[in-house]
Amino acid sequence: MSFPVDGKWTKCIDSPYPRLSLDTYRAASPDTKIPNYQVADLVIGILHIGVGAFHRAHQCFYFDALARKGNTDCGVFGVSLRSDLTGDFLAAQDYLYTLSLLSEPRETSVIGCVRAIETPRTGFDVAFSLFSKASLKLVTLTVTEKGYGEESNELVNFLVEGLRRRRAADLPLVIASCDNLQSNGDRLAGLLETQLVDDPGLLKWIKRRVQFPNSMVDSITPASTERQKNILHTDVGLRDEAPVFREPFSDWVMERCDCDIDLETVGIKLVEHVAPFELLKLRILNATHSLLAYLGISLGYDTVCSAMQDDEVRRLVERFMATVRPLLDVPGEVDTVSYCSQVLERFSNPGIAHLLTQIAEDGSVKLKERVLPLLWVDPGAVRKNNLLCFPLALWMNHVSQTARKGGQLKDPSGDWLISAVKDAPAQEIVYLCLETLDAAHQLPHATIDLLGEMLLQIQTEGIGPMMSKMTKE
Ligand code: CS2
Repeated sequence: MSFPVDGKWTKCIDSPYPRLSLDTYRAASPDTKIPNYQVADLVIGILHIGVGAFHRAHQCFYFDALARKGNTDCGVFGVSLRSDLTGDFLAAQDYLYTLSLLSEPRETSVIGCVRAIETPRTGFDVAFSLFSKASLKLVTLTVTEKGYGEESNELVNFLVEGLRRRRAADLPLVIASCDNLQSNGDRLAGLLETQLVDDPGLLKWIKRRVQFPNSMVDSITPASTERQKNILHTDVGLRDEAPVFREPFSDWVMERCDCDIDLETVGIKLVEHVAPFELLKLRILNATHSLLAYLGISLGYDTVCSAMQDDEVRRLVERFMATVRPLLDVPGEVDTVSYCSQVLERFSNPGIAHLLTQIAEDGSVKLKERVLPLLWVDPGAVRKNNLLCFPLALWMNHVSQTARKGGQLKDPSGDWLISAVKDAPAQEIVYLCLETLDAAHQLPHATIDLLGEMLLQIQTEGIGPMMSKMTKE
């Protein structure tokens, strides 16, 4: 059996199980939760841009919960701006898919809230027409960190066209960014503002009628593996070619906004200020994730949990968190100590095979958000404790090692970095890497020199000596 994927016909794995679809989902094994609502009755209240695994595992979990509580306004219309892949897989199963929570035992549900997806091949006519409807209440997006940088054109053009239609209908709208960036909503509004300098009328209308709440989203969702898929098919008795798997933990905190969907009833927290939640998430969870990725890869580990089983790595991670914690500007009542313990526990979950290589991707855009700001919060702290520079030094080592081995970097600046750093000495590699973070002229000389020394030491002695020094200091 075959069906089209990105314009090509790709063979599916032979499987004895029927494909998951509206006709078959009721035949799922009894321990699989299936929609208790009429999937076909859902009205599209949400349009989502970037229908990747994270969106389907996280935001759709909440939208599905709304549908389970009897709301019918939480149907999701997905838009994939770049790829036809997920849209094709899901179209072939009436947009149903399974979400498995990697707990013991695993909990699997069929999610029914996604009702259609448009992709570059289909064009986005239906998506645009939704902007004129009052039934559309919320636009969410997960386009990753790089979607706000040099690759932001498609996103901005799409939103501008949608908002033109919205303006013609003079309807308000909430657009919630769900990407791992600090002040993600403000940043998105800023992108539109830059794009619309020549259209002050639309911009003025947007400022009056559209809200861009900042939000923090959290749930570890590794890419699914063939093995997981095969086990799932046997467990559920149906073949889902686009399943998602995530840790049981999930959190969504959003700035209060005028969204006419009952978000709080399903556990989405609406708050005045998202900043403390963003800071904890980015500087503790995400920064440590990146540290673990580059450290673990160079020590030969493949997953987060296997790296965490190494006592020395774990000690270093704990120390890193303890160094970062006091630098965070969060209200006194926020219990940062138990936040860190919880993250350590989540990283150690053996049920989650989260590949370090997945986290290591897009370093130049991720580190700018999660690690770099740590270096200018308190320059004194950096001088006292070079552990704060360690994630960057490890990333630089990862870049230079990859270049030396003739490999490729999955990163928007990957090709440039690989050819630039190839034969460069340590201090120059530091400058080149900092350039991609737009930080070469912003960091104090002392910090840049320190990074150079650390990189040189890693290159000449390996990571071991520096790691043991840091865990003992
Ligand atoms: C990870 C995140 O891939 C990465 O860089 O740090 O995707 C992380 O798993 C999520 O932000 C958890 O919510």
